[in-house]
Amino acid sequence: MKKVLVLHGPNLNLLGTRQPEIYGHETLEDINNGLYERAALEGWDVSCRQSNHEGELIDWIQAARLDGTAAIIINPAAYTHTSVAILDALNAFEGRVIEVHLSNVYKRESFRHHSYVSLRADGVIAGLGSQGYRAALQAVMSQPG
Ligand code: CA2
Repeated sequence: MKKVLVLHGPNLNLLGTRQPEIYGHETLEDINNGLYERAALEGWDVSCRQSNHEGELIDWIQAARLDGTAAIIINPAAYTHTSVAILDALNAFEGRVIEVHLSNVYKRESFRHHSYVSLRADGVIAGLGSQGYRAALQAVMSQPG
């Protein structure tokens, strides 16, 4: 079964509880459940994980190099704008990488306009809310390699 890893960065565990005007009303569990359902329909194995810790995200990216994961969908949250370490880990991963942001980072503060992860990402989706994750999954499942 083809595998895709979905990674959510720091504070995304708070989705649906605060700042719904920016990040929407869905919880992380709602988003993940939608992805599990869609992946199952197409016979894909999706694994969704969230961490507030940079090193833990890196450990999961490194594990994906070795376990046959075809693609990583990642919302690195604030680490998007700071983490060379996550970029380095993604550079060592050979599958597809899609970067997702719930908000349109380009309409926001200028420090959100730069992404280290975009230097590696094959595709970037921003500003579509939770629909961005579903679009990323659809893209991966229709063109895994
Ligand atoms: O738009 C996105 O998806 C972001 O990756 C979200 C990050 C932000 O630092 C990026 O610039 C853009 C922040 C995630 C914080 O999520 C929260 C959700 C609910 C309540 C509070 C924070």
